[in-house]
Amino acid sequence: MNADEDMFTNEDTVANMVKLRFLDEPSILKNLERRYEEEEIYTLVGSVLVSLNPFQKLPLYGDKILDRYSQASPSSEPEQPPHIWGLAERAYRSLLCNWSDQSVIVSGESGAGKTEATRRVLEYFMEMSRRRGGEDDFAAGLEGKIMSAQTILEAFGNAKTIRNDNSSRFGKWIEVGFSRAGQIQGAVIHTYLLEKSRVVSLEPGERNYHIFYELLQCAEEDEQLQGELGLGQVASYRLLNEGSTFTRDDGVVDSDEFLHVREALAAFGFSEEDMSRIWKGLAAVLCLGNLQFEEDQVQTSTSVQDGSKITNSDTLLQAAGLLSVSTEDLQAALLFRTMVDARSEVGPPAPLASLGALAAFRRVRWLPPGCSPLGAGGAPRLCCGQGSWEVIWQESGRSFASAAAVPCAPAGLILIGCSEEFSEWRTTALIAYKLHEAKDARDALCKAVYSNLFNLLVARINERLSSAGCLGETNRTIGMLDIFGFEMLQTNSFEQLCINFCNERLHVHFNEECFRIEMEEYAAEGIAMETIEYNDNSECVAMLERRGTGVFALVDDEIRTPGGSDANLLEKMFGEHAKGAYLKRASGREGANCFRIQHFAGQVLYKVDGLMDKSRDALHADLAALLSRSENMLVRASPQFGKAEGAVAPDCRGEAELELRGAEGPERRPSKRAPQPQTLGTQFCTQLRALIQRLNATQPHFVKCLKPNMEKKGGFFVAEEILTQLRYTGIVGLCKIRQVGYPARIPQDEFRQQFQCLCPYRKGTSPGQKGRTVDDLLAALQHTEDLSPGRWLRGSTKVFMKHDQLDSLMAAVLAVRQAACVRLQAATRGHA
Ligand code: AOV
Ligand code: MG
Repeated sequence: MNADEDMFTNEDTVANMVKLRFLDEPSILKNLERRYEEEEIYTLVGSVLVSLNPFQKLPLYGDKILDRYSQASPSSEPEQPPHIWGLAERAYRSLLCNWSDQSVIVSGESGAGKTEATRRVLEYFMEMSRRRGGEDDFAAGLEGKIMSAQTILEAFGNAKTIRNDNSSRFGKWIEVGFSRAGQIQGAVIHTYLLEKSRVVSLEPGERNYHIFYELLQCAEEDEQLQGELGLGQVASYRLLNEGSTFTRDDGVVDSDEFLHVREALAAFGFSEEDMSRIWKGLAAVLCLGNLQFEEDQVQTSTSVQDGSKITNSDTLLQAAGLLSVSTEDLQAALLFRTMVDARSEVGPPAPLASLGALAAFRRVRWLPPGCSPLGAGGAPRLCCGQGSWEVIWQESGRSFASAAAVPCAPAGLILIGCSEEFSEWRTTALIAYKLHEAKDARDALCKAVYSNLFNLLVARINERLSSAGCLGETNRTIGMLDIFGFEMLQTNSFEQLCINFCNERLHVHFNEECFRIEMEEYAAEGIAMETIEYNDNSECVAMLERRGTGVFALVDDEIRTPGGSDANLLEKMFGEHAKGAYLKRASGREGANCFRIQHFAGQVLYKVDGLMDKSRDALHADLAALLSRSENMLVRASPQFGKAEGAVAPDCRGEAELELRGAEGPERRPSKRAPQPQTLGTQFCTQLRALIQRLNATQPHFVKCLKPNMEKKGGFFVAEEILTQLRYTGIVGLCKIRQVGYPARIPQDEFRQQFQCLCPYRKGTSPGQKGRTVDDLLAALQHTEDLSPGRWLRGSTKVFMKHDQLDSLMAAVLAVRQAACVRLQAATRGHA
C-alpha cells in the first residue's frame, strides 16, 4: 500500500471535496475513485459539480429522487448527495429567488456525459414547469417541443465516433425563458460549427450522421418511402461505408429512432410533404457521394481542356432527380467552374448597345455554366434552367441576344450581363475541373446540401420554440451550454483550432468565475483578501482572437491577400507570435507546414494546410446557383447560399464574390466588388464573443464531466485518464485557487471542539464552561505558538487556515493524545 492509499484507509469519502484535508491531486483522485466504486458518480468541489460517466444505467433518476431535490430547502440541501438535479434546482431556485439569468455550463471530453447531463437538467426544468403549470396548454406544448428539438438535433447532428456512440458533432447553447411563476415561456437554440467534413469522409469505426442510417433502415421496410427515394443498401454508399461500421453499439435501434424523428418533425409543423423533401435532400447527398469521375479531354466553347467526366450517369440522373435540378445543370456544375474576366470591357459592347431590343430586357442573366459537353453530336450546348432566360452571347465580334432558351451554343466568348441596369459587363470562360477538383466539387455540394438542411431545421425549431418576448423583459432565462471538449488529434486542423480556442476562452471564464466565488466567500466572512494569483490563460486567448494580429485575423488577412497561400500564412503567424510563449514552429520532423500552440490543456500540433480553405468555406457560385434553382424548397431555401463565391449566381449576386481572372494584371479596372463574405473563423469568433457576453450576464453553475475509461466500460476507473481530465477541465486549477488563499475552513464550533485540548483549562474550570469563546481559544493558541502569524484568519463564522497551519495543529492534537495515552498506560501499570 502506498502513502496515498494509506491516507484514506480509515476515512470515508467526502461528497464535497473542499472538505478533503489535502486538496491535492492524489486525494481528489482517490476520493473520486472510491465514490465511483460505490456508484456515487456525482461529487462537488465547492459549488462545481463533477460527474463521472457510469457507462451503465444507475437508479439515479426516478420521480422520487427528483422530488427529493425539488423539495429540498436551501438549508437541508448540503445533506443531499450531490446530483445533477441538485445543481438544476440551485439554478432554478436562484432564477426565481434572485430573478436573474442563470447558466449551466457543461464541459468535458467526448463521451464524458455532457449531452446526458444537459438532457437531465432540461428534464428537471420541464418537470418543474409542468408542476407549476396546471392546465396551461401553451407551456405544456413547449415542454414537449423542447424535447422534440433534442431528438431532431441529435438525429441530424450526432454520429457514432470511436469515442462515443452518440457524439454531438456541433456545439449548442439552449436558452430557456421562464415566467415569474417558474413556467417555461419559450426557448432559443444556438448551434456552433457543425462538423461538415463528416458528411463526406469517415474515419475507421465511425459513422456518418445518425439520420442517414435511420432513413435507410426505415426505407427498407416502407415501400412508399422506398418508391420515392429509390435507396439501396447502406453498404452501397461511399459516404456510409468508409468507416466500415453501420450499427450503433449503445442499444439504440435506428429504425425506432426514425419514428421518433418523424414525430418530432411533425411537432414542429413539418408536413408529410416537407418531410419527403428532407428525405429527398438526404438521399440526394448519398447519391451524389456515389458519383464517380474519370479524367477526360473536355471541349468548351473556347478551348479543349484537361478535365473530367462522370462515369456513372445513372447515379447522376438519380441525384439530379432527388435534388430537383436538371441533370445537365448538375453535371455542368460538377465539371466546370465559370471564371469571370476582369479585363473585359466594362459597359455594353457597341453592337449590343445598338440593338433596339436592349431596352426590352428587364434582366440579363447568364446561365452558369453555359456550356455542357453533353450536347447532341458532341456539340457544346447551352443549358437553360427553368423559365425564360435571356441570354446574350458574342460571335465573331458581334453580340446577340435572345429572350428565350438558346438551343445551341454560340462560338467564342460568352458575355455576361450581371446587373439589372446593364451597367457592368464581363466576359467569362468555362474552366474544366481536373479530376481531384471535380471530386472536391461533388463533396462540397454534399456538405452544402447537408449543412443547409441542418441550419434550416435549427431555424424552424427556433421559429416554433420562441415567441415574441419569450426571453425578453418580463422573463428570465437559464442557458445550458453543451459544447465540444478540447481536442488533440493526430492531425489537427481548422476544426480543432476553433474547438480548442472555444475551450480556451471558456476556461478563462471558468477561472474568472471561480476566482470571483472564492473572493466572495472571503468577503462574506468579513475578510479583506489581497488579490490571489492563479494560472491565467487569457494571453493565449488574446493571441488567438486579437483583432488585426490574432491567429484568426491573420488567416482572414491571408485569405484576402491576392495570391495568398498556406505557407505565407504560416510565416505571418511566426512573424507575429513566435517570440511569445504560445505559438511555436514545429520541429522539422513534424513537418514544415505545422505550428504548435500551447493551450491550457496541453500542446497541440496544427497543420496549416487547408486552414484558409476551411475558414473560407465558400461554395463555388456555380454550385450555389445550381442549388438555388432546385425545385425542392428545402434544398433551395438556404440562408447559406449568400456565402457563395465565384461566378455570378442568380439570386445571390448581391453577396457573390467574383472570381477574377487576371485580377492582378495592369489592366485591372476598379469594379463594384460586393462585400467579402465572412469567413467561418470570423463568424465563429463573433459567435463566441456573443456567447461569452451572454454568460457574463448570468450566474453560472458548472458541471465538469469526466470519462473514467476510454473503452466505455461500466464501473471501470482508470486513474491516469481521470487525472489528465481533472487537470484540463480546470478542477485542479480550481483547487489551486483555493489553496493559494486559506483553503482549510473550519466552522468556529467545530474548531473549538477539535483544538481546545491544546490549551487545557486552568484548574477549576470545565471544558464546556460558558465564556470560553473561539477568540479566547485563538488567543491561547497564539500564546502557545500553535498558531503562527499570517497562516490563519478569523472569519465571522469560520476559521480560515493554510494547510500547513492545519497540519501542525493536527500534529499537536495527536501529540497531546499520545501523551495522554502514555500517561494512562503508566497509571494502569502503577495500579497493577
Ligand atoms: P458527450 O456529450 O460528453 O460526448 P454523452 O452525453 O453523449 O457524451 O455520453 C456518452 C454516453 O455515455 C451516453 O450515450 C450514455 O450511454 C453514457 N452516459 C453518459 N452519462 C450517463 C449517465 N449519467 N448515466 C448512464 N449513462 C451515461 V461528445 O457529444 O462525443 O463530446 O461530442
Ligand atoms: Mg454530446
